[in-house]
Amino acid sequence: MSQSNFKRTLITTALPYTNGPVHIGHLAGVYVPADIYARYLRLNHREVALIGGSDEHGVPITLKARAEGVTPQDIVDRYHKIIKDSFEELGISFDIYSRTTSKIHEATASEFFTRLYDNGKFIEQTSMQLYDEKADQFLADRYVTGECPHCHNPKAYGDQCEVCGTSLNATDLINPRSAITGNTPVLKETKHWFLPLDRYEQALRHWILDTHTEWRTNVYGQCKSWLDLGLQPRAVTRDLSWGVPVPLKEAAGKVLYVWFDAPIGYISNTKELFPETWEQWWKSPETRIINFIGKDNIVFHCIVFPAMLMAYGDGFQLPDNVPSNEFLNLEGDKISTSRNWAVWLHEYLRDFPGKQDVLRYVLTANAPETKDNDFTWADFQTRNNSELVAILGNFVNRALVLNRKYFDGKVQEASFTEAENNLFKEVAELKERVSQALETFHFREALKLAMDMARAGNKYLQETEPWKVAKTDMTRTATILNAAIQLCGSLAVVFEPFLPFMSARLAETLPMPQLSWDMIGRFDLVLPGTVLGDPGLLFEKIEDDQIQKQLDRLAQAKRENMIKSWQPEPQQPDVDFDTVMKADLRVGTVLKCAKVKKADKLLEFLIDDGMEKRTIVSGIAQHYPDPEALVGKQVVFIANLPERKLKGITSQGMILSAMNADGSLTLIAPSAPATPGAQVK
Ligand code: B3M
Ligand code: ZN
Repeated sequence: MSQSNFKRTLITTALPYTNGPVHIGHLAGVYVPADIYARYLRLNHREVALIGGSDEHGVPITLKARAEGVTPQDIVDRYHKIIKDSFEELGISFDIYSRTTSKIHEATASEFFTRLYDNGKFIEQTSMQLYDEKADQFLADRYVTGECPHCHNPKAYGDQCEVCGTSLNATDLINPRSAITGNTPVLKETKHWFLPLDRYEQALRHWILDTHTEWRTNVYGQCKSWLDLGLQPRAVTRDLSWGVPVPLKEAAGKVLYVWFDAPIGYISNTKELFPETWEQWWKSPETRIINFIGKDNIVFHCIVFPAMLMAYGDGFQLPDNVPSNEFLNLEGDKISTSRNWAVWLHEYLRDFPGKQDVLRYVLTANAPETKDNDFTWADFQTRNNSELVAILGNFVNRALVLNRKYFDGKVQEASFTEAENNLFKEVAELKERVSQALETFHFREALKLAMDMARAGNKYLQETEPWKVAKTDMTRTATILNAAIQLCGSLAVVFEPFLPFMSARLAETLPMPQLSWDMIGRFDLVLPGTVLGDPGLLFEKIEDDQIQKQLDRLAQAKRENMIKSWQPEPQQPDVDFDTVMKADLRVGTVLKCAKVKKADKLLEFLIDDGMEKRTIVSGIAQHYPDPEALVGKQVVFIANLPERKLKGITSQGMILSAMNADGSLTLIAPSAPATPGAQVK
């Protein structure tokens, strides 16, 4: 449906689990686009609420607490604070950021369950579930790992296989193991309440497949394949101690399944924000609900939660759109909390103070809207240096500096010519296209078009050359710089949703105390006579050493992961004794060692082998950046290998080293000086 039929927009963002901080994948997928959209609507004077909060239940949180020997409450308190503070610092303009451990949420989720229960919307089922006898508890979801029955990934979880993406029941796993004790669980009977999704299948089919063909193809396609498979009843309760207690006498020791209570968090948080009027945000057909989520959450938002709302009735509206992004990878690898393969928002804010907009820019310019995308630090640096600095920053800086140089910073009267009219016309056209892209959730496209506005400014200055005109015609110079300053005003507005910090600085400089989307393209934003401030450089170059620090940190994470997951190679099949004895291993002393030209991996050794000197070429250069340092050291080498030519050098043997868990090499050497040429037996 088109925007204009709605009076207000409720924007929700997936509630991040508080078992760790948020990373760039979360930001690119959900929070940055949602914030851009909310800011855009506000600039258009539409009534909007941006609802966020932490998802503080679920097994990963209890597992983390157990591993650290603290309570789940300690864990959620810690990460809720880190997440909330870092979102705020990044400028995510939540109208509320609450949490699912709040009283109001517990009451709302409980009431939701009770109404469904009272109205006969659940089915009760007794089934056999995995139980850890040693830990004396049932093993739901992530409390159990085992082999995926579909792709045979040996480390699938009880709720999902992260390799093939299939959602699983714990009892589906082959060779299940308790994540608490490592024991093999037994089956034990327990009772749970299920929401029979099959009852809503027809209604969901019609609602999504017929009336929401405009949804992103990834979202629509995933829904269609779920619906085509046929929906099954889903348990909404769990045998766990951490969560919202099931509000039934007979359900002592049971809690609501985290995916039942979490989406209700959107409602609780709206209630907390608007205690009096929350209902009009959820139950009025004049409200448009938009859920921003990552692709792994599609089924819960498009199928399960809508079915819950249908079951509840009472006028609850379904979302009008669920813009879901694909995944952002990092330097070619999947982002992973457990492998510490991520750029954590709170660390970014610490390492790049004042550069919130740069991250927002890069994540939007490279947003995984239609396919998975890759974040690389090299791209981050390039986009900052050659787009933000060289295009946007450069234009604004030139306009302000020239106006200061010729007119002491005072905006001059202008008489616009065709050149200016063309510029404003182009800006007005771009404004329409940016709006169109934002209305339809095409954020990267919108950002590119906004950048085109700055490009148009640079082109205008390049063509009108005020620095040359100033030598002969100050009246014309005044007009050119006036036009450039008006364009700065448009840029302050059009970039506000994307780069709010830059926008605020620029708006203060001009000054433009109130920004409004309809200002874009106007040529009377800054009146003649105004004396402009000096915002300094809006963007600064990011140097190689800052980037290198980040790459070093990632390399360190990679090494730590290799060590954690290292396992010795399985032993080779036996060889007979005589064959082994034929290998002639000897001690040698390194006389010379140098890199082989035009071969990254090769080192050329000259070895004192007690007889003559011998040359050995070895593919270990990457491990020894300072080959000189090896001179004088003793090594062990195989003396009786056939000669080989490598890069034109004849190699007479092989130097032995051990391959360590982190992938590094250690040269094998005698533990005390040995005679060169001595055999190793
Ligand atoms: N906490 C999953 C996630 O962080 C989940 C989202 C809940 S949204 C209601 O990916
Ligand atoms: Zn699998």
